[in-house]
Amino acid sequence: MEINIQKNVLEANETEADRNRKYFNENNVFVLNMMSSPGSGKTETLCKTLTKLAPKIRVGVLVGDICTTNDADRLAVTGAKVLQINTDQFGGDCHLAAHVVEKYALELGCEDLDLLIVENIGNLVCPAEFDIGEDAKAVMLSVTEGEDKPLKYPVIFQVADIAILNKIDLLPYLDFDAGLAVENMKKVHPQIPVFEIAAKTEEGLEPWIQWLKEKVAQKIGRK
Ligand SMILES: Nc1nc2c(ncn2[C@@H]2O[C@H](COP(=O)(O)OP(=O)(O)OP(=O)(O)O)[C@@H](O)[C@H]2O)c(=O)[nH]1
Ligand SMILES: [Mg+2]
Repeated sequence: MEINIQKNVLEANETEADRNRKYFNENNVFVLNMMSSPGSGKTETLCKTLTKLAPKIRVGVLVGDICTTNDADRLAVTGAKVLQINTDQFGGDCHLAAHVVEKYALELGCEDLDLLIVENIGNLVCPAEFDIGEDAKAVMLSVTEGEDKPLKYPVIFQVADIAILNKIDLLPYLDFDAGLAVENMKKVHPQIPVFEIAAKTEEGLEPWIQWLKEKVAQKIGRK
C-alpha cells in the first residue's frame, strides 16, 4: 500500500517534471538542481559564483528552505532574479517537487534567463528522488560531513552529473581525507566529475564556473 502511494507520487511528479522540461527548453534556459545536506555551502557557493557570471549570463535562482527568506536575501545581492520557496506551506516537504518548481518558475519568469539554479532543500535523501525537469543535477559535500557520506547516501551521488567538495580551506584543521571522499564518490558513480572548492576563499571556483558556462553555452546554442 505505502509502496503504491509512493509510486503514484513519483509517477505524477514525472509528468509534472516533463512539463517543466518543455517550459525550460522553450525558453532556452539551462537549469541546474543543487542538492546537499543542510549547511554544506550551496548558498555561499552560489553567492560567489553568480557575481562572476553577471551580467553576461542572465541568472535566476529558486531557493528552497522549509522556513525563512535568509538565503534569498543573501542571493539577491548577486544581481540574480531570486525567489524563495518555503515548503512549510506544503507540509514542510524535505525536497522540491516538480509542481512546486513549476509554480515558482512561472512566477519568476524564465523568458529573460540563460541559467536557472534551483537550490534544493538541505537533505541528502529526498531531493535525489524528485525529477524537477532540470538539465543537470549537482551534489555538494563539505569536508566537515565525513568521507563516508557517498557510501551511506549513494543515490544522490549516482543521479548527480557533477559533485562539489566544499570547504577545503578547513582541511588543515580536520582529519578529513579528501582523497578518500572523492574515491567514495567514484565508488558509487565512477565517471562523476568532482570540483574541489572553498566557496569562502574562492579557491578552486574557476573550473566549476567554466563547467557552468559551457553548459549554458551548449543550451543557448541549441535553439
Ligand atoms: N570555512 C568555510 N565555510 C563555508 C564555506 N562555504 C560555506 N561556509 C559556511 O557554512 C555555513 C553554511 O553555508 P550555506 O551556504 O548557508 O549552506 P547551505 O548549503 O546553503 O545551507 P542550507 O541552505 O541551510 O541547506 C555558513 O556559515 C557559510 O559561511 C567554505 O568554503 N569554507
Ligand atoms: Mg542555502
